[in-house]
Amino acid sequence: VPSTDELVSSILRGSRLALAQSLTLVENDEPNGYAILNQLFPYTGRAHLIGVTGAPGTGKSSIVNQLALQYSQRMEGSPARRVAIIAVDPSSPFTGGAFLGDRIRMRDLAGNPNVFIRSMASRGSLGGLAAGTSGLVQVFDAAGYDVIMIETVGAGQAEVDIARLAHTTLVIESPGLGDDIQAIKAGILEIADLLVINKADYPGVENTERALRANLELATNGQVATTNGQVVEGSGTTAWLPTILRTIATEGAGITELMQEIERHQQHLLQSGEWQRRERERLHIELENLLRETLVARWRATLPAASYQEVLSDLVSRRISHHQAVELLLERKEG
Ligand SMILES: Nc1nc2c(ncn2[C@@H]2O[C@H](COP(=O)(O)OP(=O)(O)O)[C@@H](O)[C@H]2O)c(=O)[nH]1
Ligand SMILES: [Mg+2]
Repeated sequence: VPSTDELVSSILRGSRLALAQSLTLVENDEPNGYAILNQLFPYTGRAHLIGVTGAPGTGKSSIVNQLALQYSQRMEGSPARRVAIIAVDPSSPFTGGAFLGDRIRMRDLAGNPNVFIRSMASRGSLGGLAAGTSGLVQVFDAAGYDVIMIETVGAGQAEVDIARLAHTTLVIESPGLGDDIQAIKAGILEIADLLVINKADYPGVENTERALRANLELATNGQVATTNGQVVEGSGTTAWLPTILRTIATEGAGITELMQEIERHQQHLLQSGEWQRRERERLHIELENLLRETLVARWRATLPAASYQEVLSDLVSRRISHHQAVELLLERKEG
């Protein structure tokens, strides 16, 4: 087993094996994982983090694969980019058909030295799914991956939290969910930098786009980009309004335009100072989460399990209130 020092220097030299081993240590919350993150952290802060979220089956994995293919073999004067994909699925990846489907499509990318795919199913990490994802992102970033795409199912708060940690968030939608688009929650529209209507080969695209625009208008207080790619000036600052794009991921249609739009968003972030602001916000949230989790974990380790159950029973029987329960537990620890 290589030492953490060896793993770190191998990662920095580009070893995929050391990268894979380190990702596992980090994902499993191993002490060696923390040691690796401590050493790698100064090398992070360069990657473009792209969150990709949306309901199951809308085509997130297909889009991520297409983007990875294009990024990793770029032409027209711009160099190929190194791309990491983190697929976060809180449900077990071994149930349902999605996993098999993902694996088959991933074959396009297998063996591509510029692409590294990692799926993450565990919720066990200290600080939950978002913290676990953040650790993997740091390792990829330090390893020199230019673009890190994080695919999450836009179903719960944890997934929204992860998307919020990205620089650029794509929300994927697809036709056929009915005119009302129940799947689009206001919360998810608010985090969208780009809205993608995938499966544009399906009937009902027009309806989907109309409904999306209406919802978006509500979410952005009546402001909405009338044509794709519009950036509006308001009160002296440049604002970004989410763009709506159409793709057919299975045919690769619209992917080049999507990539251009992602790059345009990155330019907007850099030029407006929003990139720095998001970086600071992300690190702030991560620090807060880790601090909270660590404090609770340390405190719990000093508390006899029976004490907690006693206090819980008193709460259940209404002998004490929530606040009294907390006071009691904190006193017990000190005593
Ligand atoms: N007709 C059509 N099918 C698509 C398109 N994109 C993805 N699919 C199919 O939709 C299914 C779900 O795609 P997937 O990428 O796994 O969706 P995810 O659950 O959001 O990751 C798969 O069978 C894909 O082949 C598209 O643009 N058009
Ligand atoms: Mg998927």
